[in-house]
Amino acid sequence: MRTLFLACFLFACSQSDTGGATDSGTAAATVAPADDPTTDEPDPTTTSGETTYTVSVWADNWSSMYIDGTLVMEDSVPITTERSFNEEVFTFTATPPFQVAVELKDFKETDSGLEYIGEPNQQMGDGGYIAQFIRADGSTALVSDASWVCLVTHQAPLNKDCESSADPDTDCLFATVDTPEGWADPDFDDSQWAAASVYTEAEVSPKEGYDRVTWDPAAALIWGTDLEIDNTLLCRVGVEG
Ligand SMILES: [Ca+2]
Ligand SMILES: [Ca+2]
Repeated sequence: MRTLFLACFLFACSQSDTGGATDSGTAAATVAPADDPTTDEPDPTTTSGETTYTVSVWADNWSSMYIDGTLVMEDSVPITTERSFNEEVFTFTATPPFQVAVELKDFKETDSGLEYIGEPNQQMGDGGYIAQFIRADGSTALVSDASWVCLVTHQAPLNKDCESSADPDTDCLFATVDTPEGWADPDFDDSQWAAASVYTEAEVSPKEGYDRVTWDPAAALIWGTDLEIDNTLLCRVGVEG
């Protein structure tokens, strides 16, 4: 019941609020119901605790986000686009506490984990992700940091020395973990997931789109323990009331 109520607000808000932000993309908007023009008004926190958040994310190379199990954002640039780096800015309304869950993907051409296979620049790609949730009054509700917990579901290559192989699909080893049922739901047990690793800008060298967002200084670039071989991650964090 609560999820359905939340979804209604999410779709309405994602459709109504595309102005002002750069490159605002959201899959939710494509299935949005008829909009209520009143949602274009500034949306202050109400007595119920309902709050509108402006979320900025940047991913190398792709991300999606769920709030209490409902998809609210999917990267507008397909991961198969070469050099898929872009920020996404979107809004949603919810009443804390709620659960944030994101899927993060570094581009890989095959299960070898490599990109530009057969070309002079054949290499292991690397990842990186940053996010912030800002309330309507300008205060920060959530940033990406080591308090997020993650499960890596695709790792490759496990043997990094295959990077220069002429046949990486044969020589590179990989490991996968099935995506757990209900992984984005509020009641999912993530107690065995690992804390996100924090990286510096120098380590990630964030590219296009990163500089178009004014990041809260507390917002950290995160990923798994290895920027190169951790290719797909699921991460979760709660927002308290
Ligand atoms: Ca990689
Ligand atoms: Ca990459």
